[in-house]
Amino acid sequence: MNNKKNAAAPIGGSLNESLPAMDSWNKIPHGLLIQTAIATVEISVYDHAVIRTNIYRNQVKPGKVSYAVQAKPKGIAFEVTEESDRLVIKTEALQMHIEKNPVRFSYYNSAGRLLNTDDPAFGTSWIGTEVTTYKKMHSDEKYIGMGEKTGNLNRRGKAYTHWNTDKFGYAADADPLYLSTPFFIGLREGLCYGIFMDNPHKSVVSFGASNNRFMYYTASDGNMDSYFFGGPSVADIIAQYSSLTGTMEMPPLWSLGFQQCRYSYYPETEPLNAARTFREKDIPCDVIYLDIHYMDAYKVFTWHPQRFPDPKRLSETLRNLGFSLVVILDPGIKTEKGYAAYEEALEKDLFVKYPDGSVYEGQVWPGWSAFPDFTNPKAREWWAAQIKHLTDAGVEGFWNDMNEPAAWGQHLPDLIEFDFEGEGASHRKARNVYGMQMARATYEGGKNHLGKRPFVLTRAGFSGVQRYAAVWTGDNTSSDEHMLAGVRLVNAMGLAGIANAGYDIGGFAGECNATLFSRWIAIGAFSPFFRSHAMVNSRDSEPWTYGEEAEDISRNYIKLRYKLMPYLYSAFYEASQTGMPVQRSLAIDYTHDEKIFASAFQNQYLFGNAILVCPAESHKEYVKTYLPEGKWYDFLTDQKYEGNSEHLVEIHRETLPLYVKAGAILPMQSVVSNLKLKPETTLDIHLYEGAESAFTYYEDDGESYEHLQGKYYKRKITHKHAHRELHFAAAEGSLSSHFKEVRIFFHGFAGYKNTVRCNGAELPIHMEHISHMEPLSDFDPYHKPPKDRVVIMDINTVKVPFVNEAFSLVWG
Ligand code: MIG
Repeated sequence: MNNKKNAAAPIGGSLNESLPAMDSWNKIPHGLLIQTAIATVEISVYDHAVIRTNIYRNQVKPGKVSYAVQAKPKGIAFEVTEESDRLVIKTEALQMHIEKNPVRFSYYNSAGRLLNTDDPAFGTSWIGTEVTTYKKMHSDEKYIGMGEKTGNLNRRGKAYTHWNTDKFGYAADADPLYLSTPFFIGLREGLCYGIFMDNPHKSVVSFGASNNRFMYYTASDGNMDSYFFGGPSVADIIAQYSSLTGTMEMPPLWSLGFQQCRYSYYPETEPLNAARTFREKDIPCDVIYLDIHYMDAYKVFTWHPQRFPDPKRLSETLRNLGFSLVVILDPGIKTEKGYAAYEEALEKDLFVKYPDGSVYEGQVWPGWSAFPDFTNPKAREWWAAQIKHLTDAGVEGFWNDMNEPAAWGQHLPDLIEFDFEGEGASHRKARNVYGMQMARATYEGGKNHLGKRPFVLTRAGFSGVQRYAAVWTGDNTSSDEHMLAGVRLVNAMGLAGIANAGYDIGGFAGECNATLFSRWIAIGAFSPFFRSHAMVNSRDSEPWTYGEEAEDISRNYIKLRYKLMPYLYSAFYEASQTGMPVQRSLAIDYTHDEKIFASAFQNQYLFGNAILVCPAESHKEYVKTYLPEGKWYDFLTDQKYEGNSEHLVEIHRETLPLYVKAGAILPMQSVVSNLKLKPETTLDIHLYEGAESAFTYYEDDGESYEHLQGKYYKRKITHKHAHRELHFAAAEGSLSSHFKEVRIFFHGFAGYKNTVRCNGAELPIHMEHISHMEPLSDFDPYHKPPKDRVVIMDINTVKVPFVNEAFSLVWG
C-alpha cells in the first residue's frame, strides 16, 4: 500500500492538479482500489447499474459519514479485466472504463454505447481543497433534475450552487434556494444516465455555463464521492438514486388533503374560525397550521399563554371538525436563563459551538438564539423527546422552518463546529445537512410520541431528506411567473427523489388576486403537497376571501382532488416503493421527445401515471398545450385527441387544461369534507379506451405503521386493451378494502357492442352522465348567466362486487 497516504503534506496550491497516472490497483470487496501519486480512488459496484467512485487526496483521512446514502453494495457479480492502457469493470448493465494514464473514467451501457466520459485533460482535479470532476459535454446533451433549482427543464447552459439559503421573496430565477440535492440526469442520443455527488460542502454543478468545453461538478472541500447510475430509463435512474438515498414513507392520509396555513392564525379563535368556515362553505380541508405566533416570545416548545391558553382543547375542537393541527418549529432556541429548552440543551452540551468551546449564538425570531447540533445523535434524541410537549397538546404535524439554518445576516461563520456523528465538521461541511437532520429528529420524535405516522414538512434539506419530510418551496411571491416556477421546482424535486413537495398557493410574499388564486389552487390540487399560505401583514388568503367565483373554483378543484384520493394514494404508494414521483416531469415518460423541453410546454407534467396537467398563466385566454405520443382525452369533456400534437386551447378562469392518457385506470371515490371520514363504499374506476395499461391499487389504514406488517390491501389492475379486458389480480395483504363494490365507467368505448361480462356472466349496463365540476353559482344578478355544467353524456357503467379473488371484466 501507498505509505504516503497519511503523510501531512499540504494539499495543492493555487493551480489545477489533475488525477495523474495509476501507480497500482488491487481488488477490494465490491470493487477496486487505485493508487496515484496524489490521490486514492475507491470504486465500488453497488448494483448492476450503480457504481460509486470515491476519490480523495492521499494526505486526507476520508470522512465516512454520509447523511444521504443508506445503502450498501448489494454484492452482485462483476468482472474486472486489465488491458494495456485501461481497466474495465463489467456488470450485466454497465461497463466502466478506467484509463490508466492519466486516470480517467467513462461509462458504457451493456450494448457498448457511450453514456458519459471524463474530460480527457482534466478528469478529476483539485485547486487547493476544491475538487472538481470535468465531463465531456456532447453537442446534443441535455441535463435535467437537480431538485429545488429554478430555471428550465433542460439545465444546459446554467450553473447551480448548493448552499442552503433562506431567501425571502426570492426571484423566480434565484439560486441557491433552501435545499440541495447534487444529483442530475444527462440525456443524449436516446440514452440517459445519472450522477450524484455525495458531498455536502458548498458545491456547484455547471452544465456548460460560461464555457464551450465541459460540464462539471465541484465541491469546495472533501472527497469527490460520486455515484453513477446507468438507467436505462429516467424512471430507472430515479429508482436507483432512491435505492441509495431512500424513499418517503407512506404519509398520513390526512396530509394528502387540502392544508390551510397562515402567518399567523392567532389567537385561538382564528384557526377555529377558519376551520368552521371551511365546513360552512363546504370546502374540503384537512389541516390548519399555527405559525410562529403560537409560541410564547417565539420560544420553541412553548405556547403563548393568552393567545393559546389551552392548546389541547383547541386541537380537540379542530379534530372534532375533522382537522389535524400542524405547528411550526424553528431550530433557534432563545438563550434565556430559566427557559427549560435552553437550559436543558446547554447543560447536556447539545448546541453548535465555536472552536473554543463557547456556544454559538445567532439572532432569529426569539432574539439571540443557540442552535441544537442536529448532526449529534444526542441532540436529535433530545429534540425528539421535546416533541412530546406538542403531541401531548394534540399536534399531529410538524413544520420545520429556518433550518438552512437561517439567522439574521444570513452568514453563519464557517468556523462554528458540529459533531457530524462524532467525525467533527465545520459549518462548511455541516450546513447543507443541518436541515435534513432537524427533520430527522422531528420525524423520530413525532413517530415515537404519536405512535403513528407523523407529518413533517421541511424547508431545508439535502439528498435523502425524503425519508423524513415533505418539502415546500419557501417564500415565493404572488405572481404568475412564480406559480409556474413552483411547478417546475416540484417537477425537478420529483426527478431528485423528493416525491412529496409543493409550494405556497397564492404566493407567500405580495398580494394575490382572484384570477391568480383561482388558477393557482387548480394547479395546486394536482401537486403532491397541497397548501395555501400567506405572509404576515398581507390580505386574507383563504379560498373564500377572493369573492364568490374564486370560492366556487377552489371548491371544485379541491373536491376533485378528494375524489381522486384512491388514485393519489396509490401514486404515493408507488413513490414510497420506488421513488417514482407523484408529480412527474414529462422527461420521465417522454425523455427523448424534443417538444417537452420547449418553453411553452416544459411546465406540463403527469399527476400520477395518467393525468396530464397543463399549467397556464392566470390571465391567458388561450394556451398552447402539447400532447405527447399516444391518445388523450380531455378530462372534463372526454373529447379525444391524437397525441404528438399541439393545441391552442381556449381557457377561462375556471379551466385548467387536464388530459387523461388512453388506457388509463383512474380509481375515484365520493367527496368527503375531510379524510378522517370514509367515502361511500363504491369505488369508481374510470377506464379510458385506447391502450394497454396497468395500475397498482393500494389502500391501508392511512395512519399506522401496520401496513409494514402486511396490513394493507393491494391489487394489480390491468387493462388488456387488445383482449377487451380489465383484469383485477387477487388482492394482496391482510386488510379488507373499504370498498364493497366497484363501478366501471367506460370512456371512449362508444364503438363497442354493449355487453360486458364478469367471469362469464353478463352484467347489466347503466348509462350515466358525469360531471367532474359543478357549474359556477349564479351569485351575481348583473352578471351574464352562469355557464352550463360540463357533462360527459352517456357513459356505460357496470357494477361488480369488489371481491378479493381475481376477476375479469370482458366487453365486446
Ligand atoms: O422569516 O414563520 O418560509 O412560510 O410563514 C420568515 C414565519 C419565517 C419563513 C417561512 C414562512 C413562514 C415564516 N418564516
